[in-house]
Amino acid sequence: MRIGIVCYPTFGGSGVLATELGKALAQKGHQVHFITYRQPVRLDGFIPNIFYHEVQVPTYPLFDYPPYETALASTLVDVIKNNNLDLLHVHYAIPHASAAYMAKQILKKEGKNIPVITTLHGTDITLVGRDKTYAPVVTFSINESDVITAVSESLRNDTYRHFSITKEIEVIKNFVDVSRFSRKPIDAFKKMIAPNGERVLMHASNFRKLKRIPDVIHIFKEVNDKIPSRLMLVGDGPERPPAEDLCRELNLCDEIRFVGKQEQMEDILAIADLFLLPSETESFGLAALEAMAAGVPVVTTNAGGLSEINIPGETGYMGDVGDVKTMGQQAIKILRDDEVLKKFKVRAATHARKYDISNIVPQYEKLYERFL
Ligand code: GMT
Repeated sequence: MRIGIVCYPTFGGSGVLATELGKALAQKGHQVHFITYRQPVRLDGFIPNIFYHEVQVPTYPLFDYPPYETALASTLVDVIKNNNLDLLHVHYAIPHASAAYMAKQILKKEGKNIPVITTLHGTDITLVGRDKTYAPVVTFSINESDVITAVSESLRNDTYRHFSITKEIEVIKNFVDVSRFSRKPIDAFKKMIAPNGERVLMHASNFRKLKRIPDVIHIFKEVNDKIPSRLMLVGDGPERPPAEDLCRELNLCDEIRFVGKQEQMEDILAIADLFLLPSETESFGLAALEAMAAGVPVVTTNAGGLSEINIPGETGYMGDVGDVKTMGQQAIKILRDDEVLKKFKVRAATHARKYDISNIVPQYEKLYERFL
């Protein structure tokens, strides 16, 4: 099949998922065309049947806001026509679903039908998409998609709750390439972060408010008061400066390391003992699944789709949003004893295998085959 994929090219979960899906489809012999404004971060190396088309957004003195959606729709028309694509799969509704709708209508006039699959990822529904400045367009373009998928049951239910959706939303859960995350820890790296064998706690995100970075730090403090530990904060975003202030305030600067955006998550996760994700909302929590795949148990909130992937007492524990005391105690329970920790690590890795890329990608292929 010749498949067009539209996504954000950034470190965010939707972009990561879309890129990994495209790579896996290409490996299975499909021709995959990525259409976005920058080379996706996980699209590294040369793969013969993957093509990347950059959306150019020319500016003009009149434009305070360059019209990306128009540029994307025009690029889609061009790429679909010139490469004779069979279907278009867009990830994250805003503005990808409406740009796809526009491209579909233009092509229809020219006698070409291009099926559009929209995958909803999270904040496009639970946060940004609900804003009344976007909601009518989001609702319309989701309803106009030929197929709608959501990455968790929770997101599916949220979508029905927040928007007037007239179509079936199918759930295809996120996936992880387990083989990629089955790395041995690099000893020198572990020694640098935890020179005296301290436990290594980790969090990775885009440091937005909803990730509740202060909660990550407070949970870490609970743990570090009882068990010598280190915290690695991976990623970057608007909440980093206040987080640095909080570390200073709590006198934890020597124990907490901000390492910025990182591409080699598999090597970083390999040295972790526990992953923290105390988000306010999380449609799925791909970062937590990647941690589990690397054999790292997780302590998360029970928000959104997190309760679909984190099994309390098996892969980790869950607490209510903001309940840092409970999540701190849960973390201690996992980390206190070597044997207990080992069991959590094994169970987390075993559980992640259910979400291996080899189990989930065929679900997307099956969905695409409906249009052949
Ligand atoms: O977590 C983010 O803020 C990034 C966001 C994105 O769209 O890139 O992630 C969302 O999609 C991921 C992949 O499906 C999910 O694993 C995340 O849970 C979801 N984020 C939220 O719902 C907050």
